[in-house]
Parts: sequence; structure tokens; C-alpha cells
Amino acid sequence: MNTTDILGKFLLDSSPVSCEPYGNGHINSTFLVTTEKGTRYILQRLSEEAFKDVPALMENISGIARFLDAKAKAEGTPCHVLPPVETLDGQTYVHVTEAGADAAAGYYRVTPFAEHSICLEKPESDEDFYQCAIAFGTFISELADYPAETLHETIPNFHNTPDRYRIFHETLERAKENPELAPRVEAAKNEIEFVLEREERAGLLQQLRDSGELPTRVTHNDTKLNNVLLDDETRKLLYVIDLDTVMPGLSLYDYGDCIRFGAATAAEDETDLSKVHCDLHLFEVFTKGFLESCKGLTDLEIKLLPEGARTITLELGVRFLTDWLDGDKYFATKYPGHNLDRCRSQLALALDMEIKREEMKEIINELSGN
Ligand code: ADP
Ligand code: GN1
Ligand code: MG
Repeated sequence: MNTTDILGKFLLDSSPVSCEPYGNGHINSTFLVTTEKGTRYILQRLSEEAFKDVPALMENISGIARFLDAKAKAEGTPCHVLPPVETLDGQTYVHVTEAGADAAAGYYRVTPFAEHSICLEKPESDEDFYQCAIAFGTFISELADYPAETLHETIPNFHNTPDRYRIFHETLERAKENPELAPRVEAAKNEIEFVLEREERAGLLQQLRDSGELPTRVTHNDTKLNNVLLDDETRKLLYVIDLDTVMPGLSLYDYGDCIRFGAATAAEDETDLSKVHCDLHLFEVFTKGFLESCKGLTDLEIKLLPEGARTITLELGVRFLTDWLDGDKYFATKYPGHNLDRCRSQLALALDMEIKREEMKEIINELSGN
């Protein structure tokens, strides 16, 4: 099937006239589609490496979109998620079993393009980052009464850090035995040592979740700044996007992933590690917005916010390292060694967060009045 045939199966307002690669996501293949009437849509081929059950994933997204839309209507407020565009036969995706001349096989979906929006790779002002905090804090709050038991786990154990370590160990052993991958083990020996030294502590949040001391909530699980769209004029929240990983999880990972990405002084793949730090001013700006908007956080959740930031940063370092050792199968990479560079930058950031733990705690105590 070709791209035009695929798009022809969705209820667009008129015929598509162009379809171009778009955005900076690491997982799905994303395209910007424009129709004869000038209406724009996002077409995505979902990563089958990441998502093993796309129908279940789309059921999650439709359910969340319906729920938040009903809530917004009842409260007379704007809805901050975009529902999928349906196909002619009422589905939310098209499954292409045979590749066409310009389209790979796989699962495709269409979403309305958010006009007059901006998507940032780093905050351009404190207010941008504050809005990101409001976006994800409100998202968790509004989903507090969502029937969590109806959600499918789109990636099992997605933010189960001990399980990420288990996969890392398995991959490391396989890489050592594989002549093609063994040089990658040697290249990453310092990073391997770094993550092994931290393995025990990295399991703390999962232990507290398992024991029930930390509440499981419906969370977004991929809270990068570029998964929020702001209004290009008011710079206020327009949409939370990338709902593929909405599942039961810990608020601390959602909070932490925003800090990891948005409060970092360098890009996720910065190679000059002397530039990689956690900016405590941005940390404070974000934490203020999150505490204001994420209602009902427990004292333990608030106390462990710095641990959330450090743990998810270390976890992502472990995931990039694992993908490097596995031959770069999961994350889209732009050059050989990209995953190892990303790993190094994340581990440098996690180390900086360890150094700044006490300062972070003080900021949180000030903000929460403890
Ligand atoms: P991935 O899982 O690969 O990150 P995303 O769903 O986040 O995929 O989409 C990738 C990028 O495409 C986003 O970061 C954003 O820039 C852009 N994008 C996605 N959906 C929309 C939309 N509905 N309107 C405008 N831009 C979008
Ligand atoms: C991926 O899909 P995207 O690019 O928003 C990944 C996240 C990582 C992130 C690192 C489903 O997010 O878990 O934190 O890359 N998403 C998935 O940039 O694995
Ligand atoms: Mg994304």
C-alpha cells in the first residue's frame, strides 16, 4: 500500500497533496500531511519494536481522549488532548501488511495537526517550563478518577527500573559473546561500571511502589518538553501529545522526566559533558508548577521528587546503554555511536543530580512549606 492509499482510508477533509517527515521523536515515524483544502494532519507509523499491541494502545488513547474531553465539556474548559482521526470504517488505525513503493508495512494513525502551536526542545523562558509543569501536573490530576484497570500496559514494565537493569544485564552478557557487539562492551566500559555501582539504589522507587508506600496513578510516562504543544501567541498549554505510554505508573517518573529533559543545561545527546548540568533555577520553576497543579501528592511523593529526577535519568542512561550494546535497535539514531553519546550525557546529568540532591531538597522544602 502507498501513502496515498493509507491516507485515503482516513476521514480527512479533502485529498492529501503532500506528506513530509516531521518532528524529533525517537520512536514513531512521523509525517506532516497537507490536504487540498490546506488542512494539516499528523500521520504516524507506530514503532513495532516499541509497541507490540497497537490496537490496545489506540484503545487507551481513545479512552483517555474521550474521558478528558467529557471532563473539559462538563467544566467548560478547553480539552488538552487530541483525539485520533477515524478511518472510513470507524477504526483509529490502519494496519498495512505489505509495504508499498513509498510506505513501510506497519500500523498507521492520523491526528489533527495542532495549528498555532510550538513544540520546544528546550524552554525559551521560565514561563515555558512552568507551562510544561502545569501540563503534566494537570494531566495526572485529571486522570485521578480514570478507570485505571481498563488501561492496557502498552510497554510492560516501562518504568520498572530494576527490570531495565535485568534487560541490561542480559544484553551485556549476549554482547560479550557476540564478536560483532563485543567492541561495544569495551567502548562502554566506564558507563557499564557507573550504572552497576548504582544498581541497588536505583530500585528504591519501584520497591516503594510494590509495597504500596508510593501510590500508582495514571501517568503519561514520556513527559519530555517536546511532548507538550504551547500556543504560539500566549505560550500557554495547548496539548499534551504522545499518549502512547499512558499507563498506571508513578508520578515521580513523570515529574523526573520533565526535569531530566527540560532543566538540563545541554541537549540529551550533548558530547561535551562539561556542559551537562541540572539547572536549579529551572528545577525550582518546574517544581513550583508541578506542586500547584498535581493535586493530592502524598508527603512521601513530595519528599522523593529529587529521587524521581535522578532515577529516571539513570534509567534512561541504562536504556541508551542497553540499546547501544544491542546494536541500536530501539531508539532512532542519527549516527553510529549516538546511543552511547546519549548514555554518557544522561549519566553525567544523573551524577550532577546526585551532587545537587541536598539543594534540591531545600528548594522542595521551601516550596511545599515543610
Ligand atoms: P514519538 O513517539 O516518536 O516521539 P510524537 O507523537 O511525540 O512521536 O510526535 C513526534 C513529534 O511530532 C512531536 O514532538 C511534535 O513535534 C510533532 N507532533 C506530533 N503530533 C502533533 C500534532 N498533533 N500537532 C503538531 N505537532 C505534532
Ligand atoms: C522516547 O517517543 P519519544 O521520543 O517522545 C522514549 C522515552 C525516552 C525518550 C528519550 C516509548 O520518547 O521513553 O525517555 O525517547 N519513548 C518510548 O528522549 O520508549
Ligand atoms: Mg514524542
